[in-house]
Amino acid sequence: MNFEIPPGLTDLLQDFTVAVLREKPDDLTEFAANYFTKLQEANVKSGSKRGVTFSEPDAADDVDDEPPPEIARQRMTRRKSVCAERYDPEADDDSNDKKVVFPKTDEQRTRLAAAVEKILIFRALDKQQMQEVLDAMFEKKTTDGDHIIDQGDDGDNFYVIDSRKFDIFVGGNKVGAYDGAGSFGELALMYNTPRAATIVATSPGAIWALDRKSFRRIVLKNAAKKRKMYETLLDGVSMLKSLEPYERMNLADALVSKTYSDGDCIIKQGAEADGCYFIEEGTVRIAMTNKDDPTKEMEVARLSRGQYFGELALLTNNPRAASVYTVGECRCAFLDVNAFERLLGPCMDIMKRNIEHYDEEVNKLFGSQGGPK
Ligand code: 1OR
Ligand code: 1OR
Repeated sequence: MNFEIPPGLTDLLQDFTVAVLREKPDDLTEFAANYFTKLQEANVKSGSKRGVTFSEPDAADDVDDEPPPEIARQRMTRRKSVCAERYDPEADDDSNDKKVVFPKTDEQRTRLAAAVEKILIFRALDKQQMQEVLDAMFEKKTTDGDHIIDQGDDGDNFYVIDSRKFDIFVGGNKVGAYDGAGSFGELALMYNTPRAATIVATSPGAIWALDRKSFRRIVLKNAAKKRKMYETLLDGVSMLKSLEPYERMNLADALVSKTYSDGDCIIKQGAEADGCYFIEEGTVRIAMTNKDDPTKEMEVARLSRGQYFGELALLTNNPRAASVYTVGECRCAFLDVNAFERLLGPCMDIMKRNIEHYDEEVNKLFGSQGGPK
């Protein structure tokens, strides 16, 4: 069944979710009632139809919008320093900004290059922007037990991990850990919000930092655009429902759009797998060859927007089970195998349940011994 997601719904629910994570209310229903009442009051007052400034990364917009009341309160108490520092990515003119350059030794450069290679949020950058980021990053020494970030604080830097370990706490509870790779600290800088989590070093060493201004000038625009672009698509994929909104944002960072013409072969049956695909626009058909006659292909399914394919080989470590062709023009968001394993852990059970159904269909279509090649 196809559902149309009304404009603003995703932002509205995301803001609400973030507010819940921040406030940790005992009574969720009561909190929701108050939240939406206040939001409506604030909107009536300001004449705005939206209540989404909290997660709106494009600061060109949020100049005019009032945040929901409890967020306004947080901003008043915590964000004085940043409110004055409005940023308009569209009007951004790099030539007027001072480029920050921290000189680095060869050894530091090598280490930094290795650390940034897998940083998903940097995938939105071109080569020159990436170079600017590398220049602007500086190394911070950390000791075991150091709080790199404290929940509720203002955002100062974005951090890239250089082989050290860190624990993640939300509301005093450990919710996860970084094991020697990855990045954190982008949320407060992107959305002008207080820090959403506390990050504590669990081993001594160093970490790479990128100051707030450089992050917003170089990284924010492209990364925020990308998160926004994939937000609606990912919200519509039912298999991803078990992901936290924060995890879906990381997934958006990792995706790469690919466009195809009519009849293109996206996946060839029997080939090695390098990733999976979410359909953004258009239709694909899935075709399989029969063991008895490998020259004959049989269409077994058609998929369209919001559906995914190419996960089977990644889950089973087998070659591609079928070929996938476009029907008309098509655009897909590609997720490489490394990011698939790193980001879709919480969805593995659902995907595995879904692939059991493939086997049943194979038996129906090809008979238990005929089977596809
Ligand atoms: P920040 O600038 O808010 C804390 O500072 C950082 O912790 C945050 O950016 C993220 O980069 C990082 N929810 C929110 N922030 C998280 C989370 C997280 N994990 C890491 N950060 N959750 C954990 C998901 C496994 C959701 C908890 C409910
Ligand atoms: P993959 O990585 O093996 C081909 O590459 C993809 O086609 C596969 O992942 C699935 O995502 C997708 N049987 C096998 N693969 C299918 C099927 C399917 N449908 C889509 N794919 N069947 C259709 C079930 C309705 C069973 C056919 C007999």
